Amino acid sequence: MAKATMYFPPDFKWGCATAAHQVEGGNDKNDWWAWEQGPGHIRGGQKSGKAADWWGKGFEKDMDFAAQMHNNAHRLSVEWSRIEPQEGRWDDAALDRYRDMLKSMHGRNIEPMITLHHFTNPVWVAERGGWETPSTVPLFERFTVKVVEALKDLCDFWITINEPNVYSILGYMRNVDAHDPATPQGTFPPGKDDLKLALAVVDNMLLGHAAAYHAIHRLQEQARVGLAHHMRLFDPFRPGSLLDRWVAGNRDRIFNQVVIDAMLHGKIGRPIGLARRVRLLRNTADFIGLNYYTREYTRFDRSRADTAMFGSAVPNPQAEMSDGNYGEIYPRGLFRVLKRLGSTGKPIYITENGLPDADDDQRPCFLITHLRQVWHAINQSIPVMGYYHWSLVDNFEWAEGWDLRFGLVELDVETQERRLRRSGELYGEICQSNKIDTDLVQRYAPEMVETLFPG
Ligand code: IFM
Repeated sequence: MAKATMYFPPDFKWGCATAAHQVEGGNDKNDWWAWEQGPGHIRGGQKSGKAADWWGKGFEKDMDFAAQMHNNAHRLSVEWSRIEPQEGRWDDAALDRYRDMLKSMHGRNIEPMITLHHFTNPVWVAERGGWETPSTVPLFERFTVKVVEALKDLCDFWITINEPNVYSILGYMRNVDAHDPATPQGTFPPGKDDLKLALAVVDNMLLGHAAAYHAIHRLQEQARVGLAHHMRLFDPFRPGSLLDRWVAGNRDRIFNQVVIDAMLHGKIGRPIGLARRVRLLRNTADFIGLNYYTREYTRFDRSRADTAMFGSAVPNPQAEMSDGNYGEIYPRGLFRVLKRLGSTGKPIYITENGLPDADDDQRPCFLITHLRQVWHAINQSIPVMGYYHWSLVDNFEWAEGWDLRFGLVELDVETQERRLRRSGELYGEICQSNKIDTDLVQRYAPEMVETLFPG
């Protein structure tokens, strides 16, 4: 066995990512809380409830774990419905609470990155049409201004919006995987099935991103602002089939490329067909935030002439899957998307990457193999500046409720007791030493040694 070491750059950001609704708990003022009350919306009728109790004592406990893992960064989100529970009524106590959180992170040498919108809307915004209407854009801009004014002495690293593509597809397109077969619409609120609306929602969110981007820069000169973009690989099921390649290409354009073209070139409009260019949207990424999880195999399917545009996702029998069939574990895909983003010339932060793995039997290997791809990308001069693992602690996984466990820290939701998983110990060693070597792999994922260090 050859001994070798993969070193990461000295100023590399090592952290985890979380989102307000998934960890804070006890907030009945947003559309997700309302959605959770509806029958068939969340697997097994589960609810976010207290979540990881970050609005109570949970935040400090989990930051202690982040510090124990030698994290020097953390991505968290602020909850619009707490800060503006009714239109134009601002809750300064909520902003103070976020100030305390940020101070507490700085006290542990953890640099915050703040997401301004991560899937949830205040109920009053949802009632006015949410992102279906462009009138939400100025409301989001006003919210952004309020937050940045209140927090800018404690944070200059911002994500405007998380995953507009996922938000729109899951909220506005028929989903055969919905839990209640009687209501096979989107699995996210508002649970509609309307392609036209889905496209409008993405456009409005991208306009919201642009408005927030400029607002932040007006208030904070040194700010670094980006959007967290979920990218997946869409590979043709039969590589030799022109039709499979055609549908895979379509999916790739709609899911991956639309958002990139918007941030870089200001292009919005129909993903297939005529686009319009919006000057204010052009070049609104100081960096690209990449959320990477998995790849999908796609095959041409005559029966899916609907919103699926003749494509069906098909399972790859050879693939290693994570819990609940969440997705194929495909580390090479991370390199492939990093290489693609590298051609934009923008710095890249991996703002999410992880897997559901309740018994932690796949996560150590997942971490090592994915970080190896990051290392490989850096060695090819792709400017990857940081990695934020999803997630720090088990949290409320939207329509999947508590069934999928993404945390490096295991959480008992009832008792709120926590335990660092073995993968958390591994991640801690990597963050502390800034490297992965043969000895570490031997201890945490011995089955990978020969593959990673052949010879
Ligand atoms: O939990 C989600 C997160 O909110 C957005 N990106 C994907 C994660 C795992 O599904």
